[in-house]
Amino acid sequence: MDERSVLLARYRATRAHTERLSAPLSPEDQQLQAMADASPTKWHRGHTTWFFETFVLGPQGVSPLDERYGLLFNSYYEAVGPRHARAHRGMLSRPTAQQVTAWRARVDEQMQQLLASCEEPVLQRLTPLVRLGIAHEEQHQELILTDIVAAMALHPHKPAALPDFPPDVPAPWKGRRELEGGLVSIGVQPGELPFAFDNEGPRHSVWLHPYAISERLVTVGEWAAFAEDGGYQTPSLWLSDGLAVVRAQGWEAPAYTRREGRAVVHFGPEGERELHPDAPCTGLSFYEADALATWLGARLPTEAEWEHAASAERDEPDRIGPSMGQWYGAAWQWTRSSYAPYPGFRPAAGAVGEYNGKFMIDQQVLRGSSSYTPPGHSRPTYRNFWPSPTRFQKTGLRLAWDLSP
Ligand code: AVJ
Ligand code: FE
Repeated sequence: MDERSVLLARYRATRAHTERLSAPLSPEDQQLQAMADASPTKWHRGHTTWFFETFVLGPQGVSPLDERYGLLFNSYYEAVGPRHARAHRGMLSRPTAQQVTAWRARVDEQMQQLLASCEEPVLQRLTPLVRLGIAHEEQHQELILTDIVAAMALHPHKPAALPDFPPDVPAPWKGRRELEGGLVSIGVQPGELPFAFDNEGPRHSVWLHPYAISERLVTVGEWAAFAEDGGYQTPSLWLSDGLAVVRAQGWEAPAYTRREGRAVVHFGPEGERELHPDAPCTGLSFYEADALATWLGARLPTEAEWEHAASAERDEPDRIGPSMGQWYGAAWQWTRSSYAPYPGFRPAAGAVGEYNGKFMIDQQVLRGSSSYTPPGHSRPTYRNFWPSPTRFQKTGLRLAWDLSP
């Protein structure tokens, strides 16, 4: 297949996947907004459509379906114009879910028409933006899952949003790898991959002291032992900000998780189920991940340690289901690194420069990917980021240790 056909096929597949994901959700389900940090399914479906309409079609002279949609579906792009408040996205009963479906179909027509027939130089110019739009829609596919779980968790019947969603895979092994460190390179060089987000580059060198890193994620069983041991009430395990949040929120278990006697019960897209003790512990904030690592006699890896170790793995980021070392496909893994620009980082010119760069403040980097992440969206250099108290994402941890040289 030539590059044009590959791009077209990727576009179609990604757009179709969003619709397949949300198809089991009724218009009423799609309208729910559990909290300010989560958005309705319908909004995600509209926003990803707005992204293509605004950043790809608009500059080619294709006019939007409705000029007024920008106000509703612009998420955070100051350069594009004003926005409806994020916390009140659930109030947007219009357009209806059906109208959003029709809008998606219209934009898909226009996009496919453009990509199939534009001149080669235009295609060259549009390709990075289309790839960004595809990766963007993949990020929102994960958000559709996290946000519908947040909504269903507030329903007293605890309905399963997606009853067929696969449960977490237990990892009964226990191993760690020792790495020498030294001067290593991390990050992506421009043009090195068909697509990477701007925050993944430039490639640069980092000095690593000798370290060890675990070959699986911290488990539900390990978390239960921590909780049993009074972990949430032991100040010496906690960062100051973390302890303040634990006390203020009364946290005693990860998000959507509770202990029921010896059992640990979790609510996910598939509904409520008892977790296997060897399943990865998820729904943790950075603060809990840090305290849990400390209790286990370890620490969180830095993002450079994580990437250096993951790059040496034979793990296939694109496979479906978690990989052997659980680097990808199980849970996002908190790192001890704050989300900052790499040396030489420059956000792109124009509105898409707002995509990642302006959020490089007061957040932690997470690495890997989760069972909510769509296939093909993971790679060793990927930098996810959330503020430290965040626990409604599928977030867990991997341990690291210092080794003496
Ligand atoms: C990287 C997951 C924090 O959810 O705001 C979606 C992804 N960026 N649209 C977010 C994103 C633009 C982003 N996270
Ligand atoms: Fe977005």
